[in-house]
Amino acid sequence: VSLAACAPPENLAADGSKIVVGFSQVGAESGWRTANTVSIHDAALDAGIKLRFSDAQGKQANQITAIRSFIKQRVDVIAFSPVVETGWDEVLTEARQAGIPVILTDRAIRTTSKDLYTTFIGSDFVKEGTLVGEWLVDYYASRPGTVRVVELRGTTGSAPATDRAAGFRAAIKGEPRFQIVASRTGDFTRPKGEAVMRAILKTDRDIDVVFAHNDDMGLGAAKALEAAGLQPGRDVRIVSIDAVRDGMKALAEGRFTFIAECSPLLGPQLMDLVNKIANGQPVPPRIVTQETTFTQEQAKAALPDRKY
Ligand code: GZL
Repeated sequence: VSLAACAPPENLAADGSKIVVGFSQVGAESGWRTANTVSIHDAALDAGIKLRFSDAQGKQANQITAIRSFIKQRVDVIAFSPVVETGWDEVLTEARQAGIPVILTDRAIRTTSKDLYTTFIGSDFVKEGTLVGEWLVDYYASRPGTVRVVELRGTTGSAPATDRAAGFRAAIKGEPRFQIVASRTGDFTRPKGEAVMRAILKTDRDIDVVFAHNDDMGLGAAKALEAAGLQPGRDVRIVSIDAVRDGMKALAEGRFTFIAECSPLLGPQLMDLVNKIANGQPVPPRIVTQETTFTQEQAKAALPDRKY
């Protein structure tokens, strides 16, 4: 069998060369992020697109440096997941002036400038927060009394943290029984979720719900609750967002009570966008990823087939 027969279907640039995409990733803070990175690497390989990948360790300055380096390398397309929403106008203007198209993946930016990016592919984080809030309102409809909620927020200034908080509050707005008794950032990581929950439990153990903006902080909170002699799923209900494997296992075991999915598997759609844009084809300005929600029973059924 000739080698040519084994080569992946090539996505080539107009001049017949391999397309090169520069990708700046937030970091490796959570199971979601790791799965997202794997999806991007695998999809580039499958598409025959050359991937230049940079891990920013959660720092916006590192992402800006990486984007400037991609401009210098004259990549065909730049893609990135902005760690926070603001502070991108200058570097994205430099990319536009260099004639290099930009794709936002996963997280959005706030800007008044037009044309700083060609398209944004990612979840509707407001909806994710709303789905969790609506499920809780329904869950407590038949359970009287005040519902005291601890919120573990994601990275301060990031689109998912801002929007999930807003969506959740919109869902419980008409429910005076629901009280957010503490709201602190755990930066989307398991250790910080545990540390923040431990600190809260030092002064307040009368908690009904922990709303974690992602599974990793929820798992950290579960550890802190158990260390304080409180059983997640019995004494306190943990509701979360992402639906990564460890979160789904906690849900199936009953340590979590509900998860709204946030799919990290953006790689294939991203590489399709890269190929289209590198070949001057039009793409939609906004692509919203499809996702669902899981109860304990649904998690048990879904776990065997989960890809991440
Ligand atoms: C959401 C993504 C968030 C995840 C976290 O699309 O940006 O960042 O919910 C991850 O797990 O760290």
